[in-house]
Amino acid sequence: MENYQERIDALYRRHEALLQAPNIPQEGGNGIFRRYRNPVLTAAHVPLTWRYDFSQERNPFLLERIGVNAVLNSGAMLFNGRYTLVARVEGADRKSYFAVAQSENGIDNFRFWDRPVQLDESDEEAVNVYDMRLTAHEDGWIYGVFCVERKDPNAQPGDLSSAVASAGIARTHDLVHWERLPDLRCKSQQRNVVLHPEFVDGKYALYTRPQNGFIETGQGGIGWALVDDITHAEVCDEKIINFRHYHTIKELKNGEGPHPIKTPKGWLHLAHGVRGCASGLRYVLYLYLTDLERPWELIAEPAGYFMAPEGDERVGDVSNVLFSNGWIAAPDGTVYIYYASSDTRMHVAVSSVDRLLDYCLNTPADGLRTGLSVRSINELIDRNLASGYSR
Ligand code: BGC
Ligand code: BMA
Repeated sequence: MENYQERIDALYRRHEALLQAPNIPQEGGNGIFRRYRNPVLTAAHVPLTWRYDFSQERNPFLLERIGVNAVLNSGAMLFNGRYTLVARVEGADRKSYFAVAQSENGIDNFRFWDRPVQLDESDEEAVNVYDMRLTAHEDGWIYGVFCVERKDPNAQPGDLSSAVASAGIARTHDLVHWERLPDLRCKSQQRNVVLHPEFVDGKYALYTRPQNGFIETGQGGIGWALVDDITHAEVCDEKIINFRHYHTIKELKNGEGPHPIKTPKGWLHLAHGVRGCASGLRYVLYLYLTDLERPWELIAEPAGYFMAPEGDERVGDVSNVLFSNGWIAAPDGTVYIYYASSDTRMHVAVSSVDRLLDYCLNTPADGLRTGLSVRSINELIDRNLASGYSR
């Protein structure tokens, strides 16, 4: 039997090996982006000191005391030159919390900081928080906007599932100390609220996702709202800027991912779309482009999904889900897309601003009818035959 110290050392060795494993790009792909082979963060990446009690007296069997279920939907930004994620860590107890992890190159060696984020409670205590979007705003603060979930006070006795979702707001300069601001005030419930990085008409601008109930999103889609005072944020007037349609990848729900990337040709948006099917909800990612001066006006939206779950990504805690609330545009134009698969683990895919713009501007839009989809294919075949390159 190894002694206690040796067993601890073995735990650390395995953990270090996981953290230091190099990541390599996957072969092939469609030219638009490139997936990397290993997940960048998983439950097993969470520091051992958050999980084990390393005292032989208190923990003679060296059992894990506090379990982690998943590391998923992470906000992302470059912070002090490092690729930085504010991950949603979900405990075995189903409570999520936020934790910062950083890497030098954005594709491997992500390490959590020493402690998870200690967020102040708002006046009304929340049961859960998740899916933080990070925005380094031109006002000088870094904002985190996230979903705050509480049990529905109007739920019928015995109904333990009805909940109310709203948007929580906190701001920081160092990702350690967060100033919690009052939750967004709004007529409807909200999830997937994202702060635009620039003032628009001198006001803060939010991407919203109004919903009828905790799950149902009603007629809407992704909304746009201006806010006078972010320290008492209130949405009075929301305008839908990205709609859902029958028989598309976003028939049931959609929501903004991270804040859009500013490019010379417009604001580049990453969003998720959801459809219902016999196996449950299927979440995929899609892109759209809006006007630089008028970020609420659509310029282009390629048909269908940009990324959908593939291979191992399909299976997890909530299967058939890709979700992203974080991406980083590096100064050289490389775009690192951080996405979670099946509410279980975080991955990275890499592209560039130029490729993503090309994809947005030159992929046929959804004609919303099968006849128009076939027409797009025939037009492409005609152009290929005329070019003489096809075989
Ligand atoms: C879960 C989220 C999920 C939401 C809607 C919440 O309770 O934590 O992951 O998106 O319900 O289904
Ligand atoms: C949602 C999101 C995510 C989650 C997804 C799939 O509505 O807000 O938290 O990844 O459902 O469960």
